[in-house]
Amino acid sequence: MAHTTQAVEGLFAHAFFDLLFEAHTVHRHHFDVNEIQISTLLSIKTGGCPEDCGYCPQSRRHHTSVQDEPLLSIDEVLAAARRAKASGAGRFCMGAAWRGPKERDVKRVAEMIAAIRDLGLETCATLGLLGEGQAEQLAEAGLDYYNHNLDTSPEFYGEVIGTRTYDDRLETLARVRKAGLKVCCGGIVGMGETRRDRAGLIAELSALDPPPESVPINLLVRVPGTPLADRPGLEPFEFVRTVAVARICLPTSRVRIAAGREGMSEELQALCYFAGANSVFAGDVLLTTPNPSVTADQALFAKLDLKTSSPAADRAEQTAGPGATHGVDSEPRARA
Ligand code: SAM
Ligand code: DTB
Ligand code: SF4
Repeated sequence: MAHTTQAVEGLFAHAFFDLLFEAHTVHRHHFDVNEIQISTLLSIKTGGCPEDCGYCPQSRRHHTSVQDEPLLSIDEVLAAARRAKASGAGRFCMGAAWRGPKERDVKRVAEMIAAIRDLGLETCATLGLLGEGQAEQLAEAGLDYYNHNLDTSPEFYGEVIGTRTYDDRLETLARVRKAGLKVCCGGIVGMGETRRDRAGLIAELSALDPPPESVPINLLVRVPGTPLADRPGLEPFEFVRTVAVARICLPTSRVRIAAGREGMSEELQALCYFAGANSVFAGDVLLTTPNPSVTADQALFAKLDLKTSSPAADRAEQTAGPGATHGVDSEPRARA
């Protein structure tokens, strides 16, 4: 359901424990709160990107320590997917530092998608802006999710990115939907935006119809050499509030703590999971920056009694449809 920025800002202003209670109640109503979904990321084409996203270490306009690499081979990608599966991931996400893929790139990524699917993993790709017909080609190869973030509010967007517009992003999201793919769409906080901008992002996400199935909330990783490297860090409880507000406004979406977990204490992460986050990226690296080790994550999930969701269970939930498990008036989901 669409929320106005003002209404979302109102939620942010609730007393911290009221907000947490409200978010956890919504979470409990729609999901098994003791379950977490795990995705693994692989950068299939690193660095040298022509775009100017101020946060990104892979833009060729910024001087970072990222080494440019060409598109990986299908064998390299499959080896990484097998390792991800062995470490407990249910979804394998491939990221490419492109403004958007060329036709030959789509063909190569389509081959990767088909092979990964055969391993029994869900697939996700984030390749930038998609042109006419490209989302359909990816869907035909068996892609489950396409990740494309709105990143921030429409008002703050221009301060961070100049080479593509908010409307360009909305157009790609519409193409992804039209092709029948599931949408993974979120943003980044901690870039120096105001609380109103964070509310504006969540309002935009909640206005997507239907809302994204998956919502990554990235805490800016401040990479030396990027224009945003010196921004002050976000106050940790404000991050928890952002997760809680996202959970309330996007009750049926998986909310993922994406970038920025490295550097968060176990206690802070636990608060985020209580507030409604139920997905993470696992693996020692995200695309180019560090992430907590799989061992550390597994130890934390064990301490919090969080069990990982299987792709099969997720698929069953989605085919059951909104009336079955996601309706506002439905009973809490049966526990596995
Ligand atoms: N090039 C494609 C695109 O921009 O759509 C796909 C890859 S891009 C790296 C995917 C997302 O990563 C971005 O939309 C942004 O939200 C996130 N991201 C990039 N750098 C980040 C950083 N330093 N901290 C947090 N999130 C970041
Ligand atoms: C998303 O929202 N976050 C991921 C994924 N989608 C592709 C990327 C995070 C990148 C963090 C910076 C890096 O590792 O280069
Ligand atoms: Fe390129 Fe994506 Fe990084 Fe922007 S976020 S510079 S489009 S890789």
